Amino acid sequence: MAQFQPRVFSGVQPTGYLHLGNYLGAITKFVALQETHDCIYCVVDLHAITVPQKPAELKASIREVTAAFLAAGIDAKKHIVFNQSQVAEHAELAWVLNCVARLGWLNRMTQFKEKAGRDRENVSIGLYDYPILMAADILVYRATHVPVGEDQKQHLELARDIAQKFNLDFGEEISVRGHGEGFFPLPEPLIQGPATRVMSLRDGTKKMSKSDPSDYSRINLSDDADTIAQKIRKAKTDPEPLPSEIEGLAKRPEAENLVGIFAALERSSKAEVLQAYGGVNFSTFKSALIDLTVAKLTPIGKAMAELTQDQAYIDAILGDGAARARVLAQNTMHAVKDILGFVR
Ligand code: AQP
Repeated sequence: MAQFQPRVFSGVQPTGYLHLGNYLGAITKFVALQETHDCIYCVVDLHAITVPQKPAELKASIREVTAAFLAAGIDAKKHIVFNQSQVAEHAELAWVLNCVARLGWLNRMTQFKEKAGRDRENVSIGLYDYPILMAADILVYRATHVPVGEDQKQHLELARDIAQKFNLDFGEEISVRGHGEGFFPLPEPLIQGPATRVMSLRDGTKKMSKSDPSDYSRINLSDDADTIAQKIRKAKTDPEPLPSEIEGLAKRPEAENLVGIFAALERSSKAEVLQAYGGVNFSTFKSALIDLTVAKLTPIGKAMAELTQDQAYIDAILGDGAARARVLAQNTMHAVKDILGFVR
């Protein structure tokens, strides 16, 4: 990958409230990577419409996710923040990649199976094709690194397979045109730390998710201090005190989840949290977790609320980001068209 300029891309769907899982699994990583990489962060509204959306709510959600990015510390001037539908090249490259990827590859995607459930014949074709659009999102910027939560690992592997097949299928043209060994980098997933898969507060075996009908299953970035405290107090646990060693968390998914959240919020590790809280009962540990969560999240929630009041400001950030993203995406599409043999 030496020939590719390191570049980070990632996206968040504007579908409902952002939660602690989105924050710890993705957004905190976005913020940290700004120090070392050129970053492109996208509000992926084209992905959102793979399931029905109400137009007014979608619009509000796009602005809310943008506000969350900014409130969490993403610098939209140094880096790029925009919404996907403003850069048509995402959809254009997705069509090309539809013709590169194989049906069998998509049929293996577990997220589609989970989301489609028994109603498979009735869901949108977009929901099925979602991972191809995701590959296009990344590859249209020839991004080399993609910070995501654990749930996106399989989609990232697919993006790598697609990039590799494109490079192989068009190897001769790619080399004649001076792109070296491959036109697309094989994007690397960045999935690290103690909270790559934050679980529901009601069931430690289920992912914390926007679509869970119970609001008590998740902590939203917009929750106030009282709501956060209430949700953590009610979080499911078991009767044993916390163990002192990591091994003691085995088969205790709820305990492991809360310890992971604590570690991620204070930027330590599960082992360090257990060193401090081993032998302590949940009521004491939950009090410490409430204090930490409130201290970390409520300033972000407040900043989000203020930012969303200024719609014109948010829209200007998105417009400016889209203009800069478009230049990069158009460069890629021009090269892709030449490689494919299109006249332009
Ligand atoms: N529970 C989670 N733990 C860690 N990371 C998570 N992410 C999502 N849930 C967790 C990561 O957040 C980023 C943005 O996610 P998204 O909004 O694009 O999509 P999503 O995974 O569909 O979000 P939800 O909340 O899980 O929605 P539903 O309810 O529709 O399934 C991604 O990097 C994701 O990995």
